[in-house]
Amino acid sequence: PAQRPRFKRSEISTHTSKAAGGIWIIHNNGVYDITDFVDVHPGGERILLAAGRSIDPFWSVFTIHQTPETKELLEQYRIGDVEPPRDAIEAAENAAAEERDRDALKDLFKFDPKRDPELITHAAYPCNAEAPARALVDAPITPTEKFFVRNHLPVPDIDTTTYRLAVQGPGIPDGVALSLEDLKKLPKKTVTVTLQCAGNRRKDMHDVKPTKGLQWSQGAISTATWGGVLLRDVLKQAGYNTPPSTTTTLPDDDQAISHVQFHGTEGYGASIPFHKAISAQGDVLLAYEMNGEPLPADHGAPIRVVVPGYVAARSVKWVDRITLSDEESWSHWQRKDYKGFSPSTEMPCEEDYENAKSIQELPVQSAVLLPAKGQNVTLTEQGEMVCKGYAVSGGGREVVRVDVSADGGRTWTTATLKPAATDARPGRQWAWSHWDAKIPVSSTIKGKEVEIVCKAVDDSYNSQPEKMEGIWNMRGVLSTAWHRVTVKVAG
Ligand code: MTE
Ligand code: MO
Repeated sequence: PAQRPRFKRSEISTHTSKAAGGIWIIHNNGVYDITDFVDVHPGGERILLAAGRSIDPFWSVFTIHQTPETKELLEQYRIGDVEPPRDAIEAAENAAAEERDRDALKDLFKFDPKRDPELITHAAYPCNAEAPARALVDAPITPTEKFFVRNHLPVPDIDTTTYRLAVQGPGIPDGVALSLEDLKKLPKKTVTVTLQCAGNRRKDMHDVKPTKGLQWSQGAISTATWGGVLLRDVLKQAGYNTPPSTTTTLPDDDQAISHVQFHGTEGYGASIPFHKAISAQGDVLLAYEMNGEPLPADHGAPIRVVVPGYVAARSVKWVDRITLSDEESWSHWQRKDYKGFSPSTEMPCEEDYENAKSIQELPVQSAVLLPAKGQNVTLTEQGEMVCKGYAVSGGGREVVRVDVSADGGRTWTTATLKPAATDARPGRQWAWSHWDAKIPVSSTIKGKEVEIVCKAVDDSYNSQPEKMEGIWNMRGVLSTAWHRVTVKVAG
């Protein structure tokens, strides 16, 4: 086969603009002239960050590019290959260039805040860190600095004085732009809400059969008391004719609106059904406070959406645009992610994604926080095993029972439930319950390994499946099988 032209890294690095002879990038070992692509790049000018460099480190951040379609598209622009270094000097030059590329990447994260060292970091750029079990146990409200962080992109830099929230769509003919002051003039509302990532407990599913995604243990979940304004009130303020709280049906002209789309400043996006947004019982919040303090950068300052009872992926941080629409958000994370598949769908294709329903309300979930896996457990004087954990369901459904076992699920003890939100109304149980149980065990288990198991039941009598096998999906979402923790009993 004819050899493709080869280019030295030093030459490639000069191709950073049209004027400099075109915009070139490197992917793996290929060289691509993307000059004509820049104007049509869906992500806009951001692609220029990779001009004259390898795009691969950027794709490790902007992971939505890691698809066969993107690679095929890029291949059309290939002009050659990277020339291997000829000697030690060139190799050293290349290494220095790669170092500069990594620095450029870190520069994207210069607005990421300092974080609590106790958070368990699964990925640093962007930050994906779970709450340590010992911060969740006994704490109905998670301390803000221990609240799990799930960022898909760098934390954006937002000037609160010029910040505007655009609200647009049918029913809001002219569209409006609200300042923080405008928003804070609306009635303030606080709601205690548990946010749980769709991938919480993915590791438990992965251990049964490999999945794709961050290997979260049981800490991609946290609870805060959020302060802000109701989305419903904001829509009204923007001119949308909100039905009074006493009506349950929507006005006829709302047929043009079935979804509310949220756009985050840094590029993330998602949507929720309109009925959830507009319902007086939905409690969807635009929050500017978390646990009584101004919302921190990691959790969406100055404004984030909080969608109680829904998967946390819809609680869009750094929200700057709200659009009423007859369609779901076109964001990658609404259409190409956060969907469940059959255990036999090993490689979901475009069509699978189109046909699958977006995850919104979450199923019932529970986990053991104490004792920890592998811990050496001392029994109480009465010969009981002390266990603690959390349980939560979606859609405002209340957890009505948690069963805990210290013999792998043969016999069960009913746990005591402590709901985090004691003032929650029926059908609006938006926060988890902590549970604890003292399981009477036989003294013969001393010195042996035992398996602690927990499972929860919600007020619709939905319960968790026993095994992961039947709910396994390649993305490892909705990992809700009985939580099992093996410990050793002190002798
Ligand atoms: N909003 C924006 N703008 N960007 C994001 O990356 N991640 C979503 C959601 N909202 C995300 C976002 C996901 S998947 C989760 S689980 C939650 O935010 C995490 O919220 P937290 O970081 O406050 O815990
Ligand atoms: Mo998530």
